[in-house]
Amino acid sequence: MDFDNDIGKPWRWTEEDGTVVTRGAAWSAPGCHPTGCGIKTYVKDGRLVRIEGDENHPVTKGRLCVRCLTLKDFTYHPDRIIYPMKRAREDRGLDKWERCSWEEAYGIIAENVGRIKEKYGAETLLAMTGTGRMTQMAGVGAHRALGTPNGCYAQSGFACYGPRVSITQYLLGAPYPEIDFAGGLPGGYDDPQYQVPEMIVQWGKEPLVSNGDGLFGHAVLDLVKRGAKLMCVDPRLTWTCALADYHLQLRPGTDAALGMAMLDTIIAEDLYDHDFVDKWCYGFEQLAERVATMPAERAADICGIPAEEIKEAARAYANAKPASIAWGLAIDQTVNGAQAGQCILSLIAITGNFDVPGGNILQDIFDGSGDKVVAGLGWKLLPDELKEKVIGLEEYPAYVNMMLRAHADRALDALETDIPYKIHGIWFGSTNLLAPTCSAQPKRWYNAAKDLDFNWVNDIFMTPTAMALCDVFLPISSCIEQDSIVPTHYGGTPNYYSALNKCIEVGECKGEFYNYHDMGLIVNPSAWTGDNACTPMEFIDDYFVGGTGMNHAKLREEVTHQRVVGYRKYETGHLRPDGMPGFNTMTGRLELYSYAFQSFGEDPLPYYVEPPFSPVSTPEVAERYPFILTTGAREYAYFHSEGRQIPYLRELVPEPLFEVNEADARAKGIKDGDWVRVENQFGFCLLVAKVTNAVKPGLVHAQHGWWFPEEDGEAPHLFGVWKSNINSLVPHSRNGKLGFGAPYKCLLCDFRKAVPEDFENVDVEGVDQPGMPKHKYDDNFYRLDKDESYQGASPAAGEGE
Ligand SMILES: Nc1nc2c(c(=O)[nH]1)N[C@H]1C(S)=C(S)[C@@H](COP(=O)(O)OP(=O)(O)OC[C@H]3O[C@@H](n4cnc5c(=O)[nH]c(N)nc54)[C@H](O)[C@@H]3O)O[C@H]1N2
Ligand SMILES: Nc1nc2c(c(=O)[nH]1)N[C@H]1C(S)=C(S)[C@@H](COP(=O)(O)OP(=O)(O)OC[C@H]3O[C@@H](n4cnc5c(=O)[nH]c(N)nc54)[C@H](O)[C@@H]3O)O[C@H]1N2
Ligand SMILES: [Mo]
Repeated sequence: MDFDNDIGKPWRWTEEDGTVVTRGAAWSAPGCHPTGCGIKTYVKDGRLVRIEGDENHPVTKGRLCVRCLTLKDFTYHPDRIIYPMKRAREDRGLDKWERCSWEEAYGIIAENVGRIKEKYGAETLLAMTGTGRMTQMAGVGAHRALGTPNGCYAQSGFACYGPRVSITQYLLGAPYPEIDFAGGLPGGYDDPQYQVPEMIVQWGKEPLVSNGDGLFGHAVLDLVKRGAKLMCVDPRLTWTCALADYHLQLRPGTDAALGMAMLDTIIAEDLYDHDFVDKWCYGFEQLAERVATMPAERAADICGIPAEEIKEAARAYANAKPASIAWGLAIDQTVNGAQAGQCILSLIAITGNFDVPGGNILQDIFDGSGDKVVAGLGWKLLPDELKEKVIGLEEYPAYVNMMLRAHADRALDALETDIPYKIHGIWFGSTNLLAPTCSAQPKRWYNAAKDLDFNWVNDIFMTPTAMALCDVFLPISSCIEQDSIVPTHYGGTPNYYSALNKCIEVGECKGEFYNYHDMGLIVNPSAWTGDNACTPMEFIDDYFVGGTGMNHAKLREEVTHQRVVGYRKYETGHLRPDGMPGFNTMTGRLELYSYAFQSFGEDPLPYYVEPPFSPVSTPEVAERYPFILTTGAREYAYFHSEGRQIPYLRELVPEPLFEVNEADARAKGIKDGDWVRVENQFGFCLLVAKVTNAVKPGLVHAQHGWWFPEEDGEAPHLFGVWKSNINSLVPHSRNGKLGFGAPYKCLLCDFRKAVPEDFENVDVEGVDQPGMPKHKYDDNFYRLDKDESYQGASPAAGEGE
């Protein structure tokens, strides 16, 4: 068949040699933030032959990441677990897994979960998840499949996306606003409704590598080719930063200071949009007064960027019409991220860039996409007395009420102390918790979870987490082995929806939602029978596109369905349930001064606090650990702890890298490729030096996610999970005041060339990282703007406590 004309191409056809080609989209598994890239899957005689990018996809146009291109190696990897397995509780840590049937696996789960629920209550079960793979959409997993209120995204301080989403909800009454890259418009960048932004700001986000949160990274480059200027706020020199017109190379964790100074410049120089501010914003005067305490000269000291550079950047952003800001993970991974986010939202607001073509777009609450009540679907089925038992609710209502999950740090506390109650079992659904991913202080999690009554896991490969902790292993399908749906942006502000189409079967693997359904039927039947009865496909339709008039059957025919979002919805009443113009907040305006923050005891205005460990806040710690450590910047080959067993991916990045500046490496006698021992007051790990000028002297960057599938899997070695575990250096319970944020991207450390003995100590079972005492946020502890005697942010100025 000849498909030179792409429009109207069917979703599936058979080529002359019998190869069946299916168009669809990718999501999990393997991991991917839902960008919904178009794929073509070639299958011959029931076997996957190859994956190609679908050139007909209206946005991704055939471009595809390396993890999709190697999907065949993932699919048929000899180590992949393709049948359910069980193991006796006393054999945890030993490779004594036995194949069993789904029926038997579910039987074991039903028996144990039933016993725990009856004896101790459903809340004593935790359902742990990692990032936005299909399963993480899943309050559903915890609430509906299991019937516990304690779903838990296990990263300390929910330091990924949660802060961004919540801040936006509290200040604007809307989901997190992504940059408008015309993803929903049929004409794309040339659509008459669209305007190419004059500037794009990547703030603590590197979408070309990460495609984070559904922002297709190549779109930024497309727009740059069409004239958009690029600004990067990033302490490292990435490929995109090198391309940028403005690169603000700030000290990690100082984003709020930079944001305040940019606001101050824009306000002081009268570069803001008076009309938008007058009509739609609340609290401008108070904001102006607050940010005046952080002039560029002061921020310059804090951030390590010349004041004039900050002012120039502020002017350039304010004068670009339209302009948009993509803010990323680095904002979440500080304790001051709520305020940094508040600054970024304020920047977008006072320059009039909200919901304009080429600016930052908001969700239309009347287009049906909001009806699916993303996390609420399972939540509303829980009895009230269970909802009140979520761990962390009392201490952190701003977190728990918004995310509808247990607070991650308090969950570890509960495991360690039995307060507020004893936990009896954990379901690990899409998190390799012990790897340096979601856990801060992984050995503490390990010790706290290894003796629980019953743990089980859904995954694709045998991971350190499954090997160490679980009694049942449920094998999960990849994205080409199941019918499902991918909404970009987790459905928050989806530009388009696409169909995941089942092309092959592998072993007895089961799609994530199919497992929720089948497991839910036996362990939480009331949520799946009677009025709540549904088929797995109805469940998927309802969950992802309920209310929009879409479903998988229709999507499959269209392959990708774009959604036109109207602009300036504060004028049209499409942001408020009452249909009135304005924003869905208490004042009806976009709150630059936040009453919601105030109601949680948080400052209604942005402020700057030092990272909990920095040369300024803890000069005595910095004397011992003088290097500033940022971690986990994404790279192309891997998604978190995945992919280390895929040969092509491992060839790209064979070892856990530690980026160190040439001068620092030279001073310590370290050469490119040397193993180094990296250490701070919380722990240590071993990484391989990458000597590079991408980091400035004094700054180092460590990869996260490392374990070694080729090594011995049994405890205590657990595939070498302790060796290069950078999260051993990340403290527990150092969160922002609302409970959000943790300093994954702004810590202190020191390092030296590794010696052979360093490799001998890494597996010692039961040795905890030096712990942190339970930390209660102290309002006055780190705040610089409360200090009247401010002289400049050098350690000599005496800021440290
Ligand atoms: N130091 C440091 N640590 C970090 C970060 C950092 O920047 N620095 N980033 C953090 C961030 S933002 C996040 S979100 C976390 C991510 O942390 P996690 O999401 O917990 O990442 P993984 O450890 O890769 O665990 C995912 C597991 O799920 C499996 N999996 C993949 N797809 C599916 C699926 O569809 N279903 C099921 N059931 N399983 C699946 C994978 O095989 C893997 O074993 O890591 C955090 N950790
Ligand atoms: N290939 C791949 N893609 C992924 C993932 C993956 O593991 N692999 N993970 C997914 C997940 S869960 C997430 S949350 C997203 C995250 O994706 P992004 O939001 O893009 O975040 P990162 O790549 O962690 O960091 C972005 C940039 O922030 C910089 N940075 C470090 N510290 C600071 C700081 O203090 N301030 C500022 N302004 N910048 C800083 C880093 O140098 C880096 O270049 O990626 C998703 N996509
Ligand atoms: Mo994340």
